[in-house]
Amino acid sequence: MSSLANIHFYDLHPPLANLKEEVLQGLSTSPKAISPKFFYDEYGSQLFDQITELEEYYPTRTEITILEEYADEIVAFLGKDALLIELGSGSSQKIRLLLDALKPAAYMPIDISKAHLLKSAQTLFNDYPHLDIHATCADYSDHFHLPYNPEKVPKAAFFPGSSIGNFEPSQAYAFLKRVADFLGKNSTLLIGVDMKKDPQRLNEAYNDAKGVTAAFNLNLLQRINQELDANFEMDYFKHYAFYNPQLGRIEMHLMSNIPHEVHIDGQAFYFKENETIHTESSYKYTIDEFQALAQTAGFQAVKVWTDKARLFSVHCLRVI
Ligand code: AVI
Repeated sequence: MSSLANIHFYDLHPPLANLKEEVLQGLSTSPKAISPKFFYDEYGSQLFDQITELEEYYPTRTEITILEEYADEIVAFLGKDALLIELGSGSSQKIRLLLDALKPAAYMPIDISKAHLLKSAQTLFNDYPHLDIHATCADYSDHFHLPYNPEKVPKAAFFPGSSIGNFEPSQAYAFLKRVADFLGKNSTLLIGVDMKKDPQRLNEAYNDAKGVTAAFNLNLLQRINQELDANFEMDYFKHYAFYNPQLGRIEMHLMSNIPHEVHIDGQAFYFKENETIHTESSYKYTIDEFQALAQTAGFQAVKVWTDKARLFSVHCLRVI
């Protein structure tokens, strides 16, 4: 416990120019694509929180079950008194399952959504007033430095939710390598990974009956209209998501219903009927596939936990 416990905030958020540059570039390629990291404006983050509570969306619920069931073992692997870094902390809910037993020296939630990060850090601090929180707004998918890096304090990282699945495998490799680098030798990474399974189950998880995932996907266009000078018509696009078994991934797209033109920042983009913008991939891994990937990136697979139905896996990896 530190008498200096407080909330510190570090803003490493990329400038708005990144959104513009990446959107203009992504819509100029064929097939058109926009990075899923842009889903998470304030409303997008709220919609994602709603997704995690949907009947069809099993990953969040299942990961929590695993963390609850194996909390003692997990804490033993992570070690106490570390700087606990959470990548993509969102609403900082899952970390609560480990905090009491872990007693970290400090907690560093890292998230791309500033408003969401600040709100969650404040809520957590209200419940854990002795926890020193270093809230960092950053795009962790890109190169970034740890803004708080006390010497001689061991580090442990937590990357829940299978967000690793939203990277292309080559990006996942590069990301894991960067994490291994900033954690340092013998540090631990606890990472949640969604598993390959019956495609029907996967298709349902990304095509929920209430249409929340569709709203989450379409909000990307709304965000671009609001933040860039753009005129996407929501009614001209529909949510389109399916499991691609050859590539072992869910693909999410926004499909144009009719041929039409969209203007962004003075540039025109033409959409054919049924043409799509690829907005997200969500790769699913067997345990062996993921451990092999982690090993090439500089980690040793220490332990893996799954639920009974083997829907989801939580891996403990050590930097070698
Ligand atoms: C954040 N990420 C792990 C989610 C996923 O399942 O790939 C994002 C998501 N997209 C649609 N539903 C959830």
